[in-house]
Amino acid sequence: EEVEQTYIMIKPDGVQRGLVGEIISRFERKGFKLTGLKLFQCPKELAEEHYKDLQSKPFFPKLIDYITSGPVVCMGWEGVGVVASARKLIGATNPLNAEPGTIRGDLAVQTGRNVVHGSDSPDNGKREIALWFKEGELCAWAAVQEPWLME
Ligand code: DAT
Ligand code: MG
Repeated sequence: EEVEQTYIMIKPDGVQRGLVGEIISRFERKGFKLTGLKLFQCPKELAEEHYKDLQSKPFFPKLIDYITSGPVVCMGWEGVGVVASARKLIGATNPLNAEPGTIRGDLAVQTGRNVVHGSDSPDNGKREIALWFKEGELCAWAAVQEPWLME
């Protein structure tokens, strides 16, 4: 497996509902490495760029309103297979279809309030981290637990 980067974002409902610590701890406990973290009020243009592939969908305007409706928590996470693994930890897009044990399965009920975003490919992971973070906001660091996570 390859070391990858993924962009994880706690959406405004997750922040408003006091789920920031709960959500961060799930990625932390799994063994992934945090490379960037900030609370951020997203401008409309950035939300539109982030979700540009969904521009033609009927729900696009509501999605942009939702994402810009309050602060989000932006995170970069690094690890072996982190992109697909984070998607599993997050669960299905519609929280009612998300398995118990996943973030959306445990903490959400509606697609339009599904509390968290995760990149869907390693290329999008890199693209989204570059989109949401400036260069000096990311840290490359060695985690002391690494030899206890990977042989
Ligand atoms: P995911 O966030 O699981 O990667 P996606 O990339 O297909 O899902 O869509 C991005 C977000 O857009 C999703 O988290 C919530 C919203 N969305 C997707 N499909 C929707 C739908 N049918 N109705 C309303 N919102 C939707
Ligand atoms: Mg997506």
